[in-house]
Amino acid sequence: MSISVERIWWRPLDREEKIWVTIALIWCLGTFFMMPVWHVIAKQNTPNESYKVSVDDFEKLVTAFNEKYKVGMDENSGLPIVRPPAGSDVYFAGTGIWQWSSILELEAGKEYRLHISSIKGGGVEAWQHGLSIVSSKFNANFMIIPGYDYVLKITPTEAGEYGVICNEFCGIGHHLMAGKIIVKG
Ligand SMILES: [Cu+2]
Repeated sequence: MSISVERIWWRPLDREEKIWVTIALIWCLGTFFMMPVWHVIAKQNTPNESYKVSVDDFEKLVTAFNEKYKVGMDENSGLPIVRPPAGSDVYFAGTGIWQWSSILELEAGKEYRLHISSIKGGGVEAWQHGLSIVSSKFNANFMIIPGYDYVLKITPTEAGEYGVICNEFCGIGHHLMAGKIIVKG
């Protein structure tokens, strides 16, 4: 007994298959060319300014920044409330004990250079975090990588309180990383 295997497994395309393949191809090319077009017109690109910085040096910058501009203490979180002058460099970090380094108080309509990184801040370890600024109107997510200072130029447009959470799983205290940014009108 012998089993004959058909050697030509494919068949010439029939009309329907040709139509579907053509539609799929056009769709592929359309989305492919939208990538560079979107890059230019959508204004959604994340900033690309970043520097190498040691974890200890960034912690010194954060500590000095907090001490210089501290205006109060938040009772719930125990974090300092820090109000930097408009247009200034702001140093903000996720810490080794799963907290944010401060509660920032910013002014609407003013631009700030927000430096974000990760520090030990309690001496445990500088983890990788994610900075997520929570709003119903926009979606802002940025990686926080130990050893890098990532600079975001931000201009808050509306007064209010914005939740700040960590969106990168960073260890046992990840779920505790809930802070806020206060924007004054
Ligand atoms: Cu986290």
